[in-house]
Amino acid sequence: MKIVFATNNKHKIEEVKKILPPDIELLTLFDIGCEEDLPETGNTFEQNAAQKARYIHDKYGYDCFADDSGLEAEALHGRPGVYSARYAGTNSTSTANVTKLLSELNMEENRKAKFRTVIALMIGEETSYFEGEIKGEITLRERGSNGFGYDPVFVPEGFHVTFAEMAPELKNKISHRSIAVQKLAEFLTAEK
Ligand code: ITT
Repeated sequence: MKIVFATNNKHKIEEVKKILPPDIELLTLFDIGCEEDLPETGNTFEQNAAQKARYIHDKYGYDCFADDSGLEAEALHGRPGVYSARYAGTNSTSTANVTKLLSELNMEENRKAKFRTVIALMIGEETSYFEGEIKGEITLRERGSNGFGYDPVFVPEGFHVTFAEMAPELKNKISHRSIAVQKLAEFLTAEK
C-alpha cells in the first residue's frame, strides 16, 4: 500500500517511518514532486490536518495523511496551540518560538502543558481522524539537543528529562505523534 505523508517537516517523517508497518510504502512530498507550502488556515488541529491532506489528495490524486500538532500551555489558555510553528511570527525559527514561550511563562508557576496531534487520513473521499496527546511541564530553560521544535523545554509526565534530552527511540515510543500514528497504523492494517 502506497500512502503520502503530507508534511514538509523532515523530523516528522523520520518519526513516522519508524512506527508504520514496513509493508506500507510511505511517500513524501518530495517523492511526488510537490514543492509548495501546504495551506494551513484553520483554527483547530483537525481543520488544518484535513486541509493539508485534502490539498494533496485533490491536486495529486494520492491517498494521504497529514498531521497538525502543537503545544498547549495551561497558563496561556492553550497557546501556542495551532500557532506553534509560527508563534514568534511567520517563518519564525524554533529558537524564536521557544524564547517567546519561555518569556510568556516567565514567573508563572503553572508550567503544565500538553503536546497534541491530530492526523487526518484521506482514502478515496473518506476522511478519518486519529488523535494523540501527552501531558507534561515546560522547563525554565532549554535542555538537550535531540528532536525539534519545543522538545528542549518539554518534560513529559513521569520523566525528569526533556524530549530533547531523551533518546529519539524513547520519545518515539511515548509521544503524542506516536500515539496517533499507532492508531493510524492499526486502521491501515485492518483496511488491507
Ligand atoms: P507541516 O505543517 O509541514 O507538517 P510543521 O512543522 O509546520 O510541518 P505543524 O504545522 O504541525 O508542523 O506545526 C507543529 C509545530 O508544533 C512544529 O513546528 C513544532 O514547533 C511544534 N511541534 C509539534 N510536534 C512537536 C514535537 O514532537 N516536538 C516538538 N515540537 C513539536
